[in-house]
Amino acid sequence: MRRRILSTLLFLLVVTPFNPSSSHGRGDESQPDYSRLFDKQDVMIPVRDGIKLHTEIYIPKRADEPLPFILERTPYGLHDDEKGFTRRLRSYQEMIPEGFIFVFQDIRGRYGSEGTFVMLRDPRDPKDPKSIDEGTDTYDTIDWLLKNVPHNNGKVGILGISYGGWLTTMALLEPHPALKAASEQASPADQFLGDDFHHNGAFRLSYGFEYSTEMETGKENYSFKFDRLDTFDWYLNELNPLSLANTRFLHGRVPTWNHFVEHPNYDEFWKKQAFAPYLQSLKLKVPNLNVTGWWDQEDFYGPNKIYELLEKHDSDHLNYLVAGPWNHGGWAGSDGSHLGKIEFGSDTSKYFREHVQLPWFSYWLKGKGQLPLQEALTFETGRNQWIQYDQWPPRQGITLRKLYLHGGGGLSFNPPADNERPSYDTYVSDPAHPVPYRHRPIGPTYGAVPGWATWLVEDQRFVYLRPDVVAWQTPVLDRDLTVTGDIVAHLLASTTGSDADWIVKLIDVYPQDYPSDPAMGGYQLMIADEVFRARFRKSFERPEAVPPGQVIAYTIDLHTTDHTFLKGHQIMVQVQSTWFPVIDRNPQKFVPNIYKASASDYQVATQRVYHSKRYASYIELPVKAE
Ligand code: PG9
Repeated sequence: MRRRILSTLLFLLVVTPFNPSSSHGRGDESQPDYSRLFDKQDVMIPVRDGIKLHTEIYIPKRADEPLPFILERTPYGLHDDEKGFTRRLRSYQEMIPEGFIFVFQDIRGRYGSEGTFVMLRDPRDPKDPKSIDEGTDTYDTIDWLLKNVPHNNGKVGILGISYGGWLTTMALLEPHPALKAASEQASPADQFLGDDFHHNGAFRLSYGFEYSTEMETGKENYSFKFDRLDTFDWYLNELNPLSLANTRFLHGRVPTWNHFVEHPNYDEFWKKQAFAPYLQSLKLKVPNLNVTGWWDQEDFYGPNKIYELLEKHDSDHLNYLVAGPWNHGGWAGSDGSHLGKIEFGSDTSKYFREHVQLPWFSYWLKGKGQLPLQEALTFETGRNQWIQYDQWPPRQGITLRKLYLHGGGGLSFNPPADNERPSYDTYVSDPAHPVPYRHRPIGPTYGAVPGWATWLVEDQRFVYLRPDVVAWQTPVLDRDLTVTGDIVAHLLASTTGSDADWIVKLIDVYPQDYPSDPAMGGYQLMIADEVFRARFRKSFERPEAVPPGQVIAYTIDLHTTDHTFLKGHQIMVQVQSTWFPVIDRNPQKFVPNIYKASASDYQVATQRVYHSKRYASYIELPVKAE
């Protein structure tokens, strides 16, 4: 019987390509006829304050045993097909044959649900019995499902990507006892320090503007109407300065944009919304699989931080991590054999869905099979292989080595000599001519022109040798070099301005002659990257002007990776001071609040990056013993 169901299901499940923006519910690709597999219930579930949440429940037609629930909650809509079956089912093609009751819910204030949407609503105060948050909405939903859906086995699994990952993490703070497994995937953890809206306090302009208008213009997704294709041009000319966003376009009606303007520093507003205060003392009760992609263009900081915070009290060993060669949510739909032009030699996303995600939920919710990982499972790019670790980042077999910048564009493990000349590299950063973060035209983030989803793997030659981008590179490597763990840039730099952005990119340069794929010869692939806004060098709470001309040491976390620079490749570091419009332009003159700066505050500055013996700049690499 079970076999027959399986083969019918497999026949029906046509693999369709994943639309990277489908976590936002767009995309109308055709999908299998789910009405042959499931009975659907469309219900409004009441939660403790009387609000009703729109929920779709999919019960497998022929189940011979009570089944667990898989719950996904979303702010992006359920987007039913012509038969009335949500397109979200498509990301579960490997799980459907196993038999789960799938539940999809619009969160409070979005699409079919009642109530008011609040962007990343703060966790409630548990001492206030009347308070609600996304965790209590999840709790009440689970309670209702257990009582009202027949033939359930009393166990619930929850998962989601990005906003859905954040909702999943919220469900872990005060979990319902029936919640037996979770998978937080690409959840933001701190919108000031590292995720969608800011990185190290530098504002993610295009994402912040387009996402806040998308979510807060109505109950359903909205796309801001740009009057031209190239948003680089639009942001440069129409939001010069940033205060024009409200005076000309938003008129104070988008709450999240107003929060950006009113909270330019790391104050209570951002801290209360971040996960650190809640997770650093939490003892996880529900097994949780954190999932992250090395080239996640939205929330890479988040899942890694959540894993790290939950590790602190994980004596019951319930906290796990998977990191693959993916962009934001890339594991959910495509086969994962490549990202942009980068090939991985196997179907990494399919592997994750079949051999990690499905066994994870079968194990905890059905008591079947074995756990698919010991602690952390990462895909080592370059060599393109999956590796199991019993600690992440690993310490055993890892040596921290300093890769120094040198005069003349060199990069090596030897520190600068006494008489190293020149002792610095210099460039002029002009906010009127910022460096684009991806090649132009830069279409709207989630628009029809592709580019956003793969910008982190774009060939960096499109900016290399610009006069405002400086680079250093090693000789051709005579052996493989694997970096596994956290990469940190130590930059000694000065500016003629009183504020500056420092953008550091660690790059794998392919051999010029690359016979297996000649078009990839000399490709510059970014492996790690980050921006740091100099005003926050001492404190994210209290920014301070930079003394012009003074050499200052900046420590910039470029985050974790697992990558092999293969023999024959070169390692490159690039530094620049603009990355537009993903990062807003720094006026390069200290002003108390950049969102309130005037156009005349933006000024040209001359930057220096030092590499002398006294002021040695270097990248600290966790090098793995071969
Ligand atoms: N990265 C999206 C997000 C934005 C803001 C808050 C939370 C998540 C997302 O893809 O959902």
